[in-house]
Amino acid sequence: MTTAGKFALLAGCFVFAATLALGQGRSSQANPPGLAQVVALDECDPTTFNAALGPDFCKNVALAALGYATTLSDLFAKAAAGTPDRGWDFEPDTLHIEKGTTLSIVDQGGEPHTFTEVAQFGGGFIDGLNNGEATVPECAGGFANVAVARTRLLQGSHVEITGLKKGKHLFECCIHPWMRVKVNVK
Ligand SMILES: [Cu+2]
Repeated sequence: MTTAGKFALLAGCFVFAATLALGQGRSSQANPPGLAQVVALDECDPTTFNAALGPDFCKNVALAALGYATTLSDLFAKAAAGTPDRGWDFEPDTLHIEKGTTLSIVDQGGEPHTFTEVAQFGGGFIDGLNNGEATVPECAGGFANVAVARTRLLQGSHVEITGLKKGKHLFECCIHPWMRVKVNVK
């Protein structure tokens, strides 16, 4: 082989290696293949939440003593004013996934949430947090409704959702209904 030929072969190898590296980078992204993660966050204040709702309801580890917490009355006041606390959030708000992808929802907040599929976004099962929106049928009955309880997401745990059909899916928290996620399945 001529020297030029060897160079050409070598250059080809570099291009091939670079393409491989790029391809790997693209497929891995933030999530492993076939898995998309959603995080549930909140900033419940353990003192006021647990005084009203029972010990260990709020297990906030977000440094409540340093001000990274919202009292129970403030949470209701903000919701009633139409400016719900953005510390209560699912991230990301929108996902585009391939059919067959598993959704993994992790509760990294201090209190329980639900990840409930709904036909239309609307109110949850706690009137005082709904800002006037009617309770959506999928949230009706609260945890006394087994269908709602099944979508419950406890602190520090995760739920996995598989088998989502192609198209648009809407999920919200039946307690804090401004926590909403759109999932588009291709
Ligand atoms: Cu919630």
